[in-house]
Amino acid sequence: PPAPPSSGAAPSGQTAAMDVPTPAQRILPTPRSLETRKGSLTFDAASAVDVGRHPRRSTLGVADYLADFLRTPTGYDWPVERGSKAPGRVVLRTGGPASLGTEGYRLEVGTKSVTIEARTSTGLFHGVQTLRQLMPAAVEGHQRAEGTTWSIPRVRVSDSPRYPVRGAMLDVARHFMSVEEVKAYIDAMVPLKLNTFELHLADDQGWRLEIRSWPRLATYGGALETGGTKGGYYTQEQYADLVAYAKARHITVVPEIDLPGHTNAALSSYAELNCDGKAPAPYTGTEVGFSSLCADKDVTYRFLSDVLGEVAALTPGKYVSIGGDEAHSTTQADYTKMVDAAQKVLRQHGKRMWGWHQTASADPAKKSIAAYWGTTGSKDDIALAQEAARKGQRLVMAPADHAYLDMKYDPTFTYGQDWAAVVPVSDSYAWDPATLVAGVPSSAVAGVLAPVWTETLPDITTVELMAFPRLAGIAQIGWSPRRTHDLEPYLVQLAVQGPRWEAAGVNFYRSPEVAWH
Ligand code: TNX
Repeated sequence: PPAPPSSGAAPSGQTAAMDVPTPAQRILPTPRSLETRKGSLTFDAASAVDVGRHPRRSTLGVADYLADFLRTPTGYDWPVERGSKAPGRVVLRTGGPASLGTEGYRLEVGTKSVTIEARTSTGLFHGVQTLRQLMPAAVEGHQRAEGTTWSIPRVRVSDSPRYPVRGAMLDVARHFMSVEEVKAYIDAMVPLKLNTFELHLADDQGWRLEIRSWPRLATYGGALETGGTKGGYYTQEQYADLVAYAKARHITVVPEIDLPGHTNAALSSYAELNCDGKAPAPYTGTEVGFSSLCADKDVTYRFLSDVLGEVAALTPGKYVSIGGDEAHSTTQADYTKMVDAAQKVLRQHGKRMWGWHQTASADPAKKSIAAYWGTTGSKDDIALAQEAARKGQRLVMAPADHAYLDMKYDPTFTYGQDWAAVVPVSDSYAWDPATLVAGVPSSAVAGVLAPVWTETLPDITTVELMAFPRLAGIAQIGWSPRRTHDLEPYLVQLAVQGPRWEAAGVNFYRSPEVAWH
């Protein structure tokens, strides 16, 4: 066939002579240490995953994940073997120094095998993500990539995270996202070594989780979404499946039931929850701060006990979020009373409270989480963050003017909001959790969180457009040593991810700040 006509210019996203990215450019988040050597290792049809003679069950889980992941694009069998001698094998091994901690790993690419060593299956899983990033972009595809040479450069990596909590948050209340959509988002989190996924399950515009003791929350309160379009909710079976899906990818789900504000969906579903006994209409706008549970009614506490009890029972992780933000229609005394009641229910179920930093104004238990979403210079928020640290809460940093993925990339961007800031890729990367809030000791900082609020985002495609590439930068801030923080190489790391997101089917914004591959 004749060659296709040339338009003169290279198609967008392609440069004429593309350099092969170095290992340092390929691995994102940046590892603690990386040495490169000469040469490479090539996988072929004989390659296998080796779990050693006496593997732990959790190691087998990682091996199966890796083999499953590799089978489709390579077309090879990738048998999981106990004591393999196959050339081009991937060895998963439990061990390594204590300094690797609960999430660290070591990865070494030899001439005949790759060895990933860790003290936990989570560490092995993260090592597998690094291996994945060393492979050609076609490994991300959902079909066989005929003709690809499956080579990886010879490197030695020793790696562990800076912070224990590295999270993303997705608001499925303002716009409902199906189980399949949420799974796609989880899949996109995985290579970034994120380990926490907060699901914002209830807000004024919708209630998204079946609660068996209060069925109208989901069936009525979940019917709509922002803009008045059809909403939806997860049955408890569907939700449990999502939690298990995340868990298999070493991600802990933190369910969020926002209260006492952000509760119009609940208030409209059950008249008795309202102080005046009258159910308001469903709300499909984008205002915040107008709704509140009723502190003076016994039914409120029965509601908290029933709802949070069911949510806790569906939660294998330590934390359940009660939100606690923007309760502008609740007095401080009533707020404290209801947040404390919610916390007590969680404690009875063996869970710790997670909430936004406003929860510091109540009586939060030590080691509960306060997610800080203040913007630079906001005095009230800073004071609350300091109060949180004083009371022994751990702070997870989600500064709205850096880490809110629903902020526009530029002033004319079609999607998103700009109340906190317009946040180009470089700004989303320009902060340090340890020094973000003066007067909060770095010992109180547990990690980072990147929320996506979905008032303006109707589906997962637009969510991904806002999240990628910026989520990668938040993940890197949470994982990589402070000394590696540097904008220029980071932008190159992002450029290298472009073809990988494309192959994986993850939508992303081709920010002009990045020279995309
Ligand atoms: C503030 S952040 C909110 C959300 C909105 C978001 C929009 C926070 C804890 N509350 O209710 O969706 O701004 O960016």
